[in-house]
Amino acid sequence: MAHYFASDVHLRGDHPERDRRFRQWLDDRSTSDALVILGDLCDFWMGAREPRRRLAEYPSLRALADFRRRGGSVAILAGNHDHWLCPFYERELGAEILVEPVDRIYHGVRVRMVHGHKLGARRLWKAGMESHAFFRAFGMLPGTVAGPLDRALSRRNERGLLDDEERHLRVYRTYAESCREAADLLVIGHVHRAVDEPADDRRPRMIVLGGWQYRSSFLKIDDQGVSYRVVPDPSTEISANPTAMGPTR
Ligand SMILES: [Mn+2]
Repeated sequence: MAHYFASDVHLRGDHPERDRRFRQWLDDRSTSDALVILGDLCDFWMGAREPRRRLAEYPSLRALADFRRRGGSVAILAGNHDHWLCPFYERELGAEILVEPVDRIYHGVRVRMVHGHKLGARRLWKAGMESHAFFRAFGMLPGTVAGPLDRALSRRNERGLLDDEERHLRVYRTYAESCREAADLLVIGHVHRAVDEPADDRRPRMIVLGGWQYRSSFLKIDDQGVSYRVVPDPSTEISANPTAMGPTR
């Protein structure tokens, strides 16, 4: 049995390439596999603005529900974008909802998992966006207001992205030090850069799964050990640049 981990797919209707890659990735899994999604499977836009019945028809979410129905295991950790979708994931996809921090042992590897937004690096204005009130209000805005607001938030994210990524990674490394006794491997999401830092005498190996905006990335743990893969998407020009990151964390 193999365990697969992915995060920050940020599915949304206006980015069909994410949906396509995620469905292909699911097609490659066998139902004896177990999947863990470490948050932000759906983008805030999808969760807040798509009616639930439309969401249930979304191709890769249907594929995930089908994988589960055929006997595959699916567990999901809430992210800052899709926290409020967890009841939907549980009901419509049959997913098990995990509450972070999650500690599990896979093939003898002690793994600590968190999405990453609660470790202390996020800005206050972003924390405010995670409230149910903001989520509901965003869902009720007319499209002529929500669209420009969404683009303005994306631009704001992209402007300070490098600094923001670095700030998060510093916080992640400090957090990793606190996990040294409990885990051999720390797996985190939220930051969209794909990162794999080896263990040293202060902290365990740290893998940041990375976002699916411009490429696919996932971790596999089976009886062969731990392997981490980043797969470029030739259809997205930015994929040629390994340091390129995705917008809107
Ligand atoms: Mn996130």
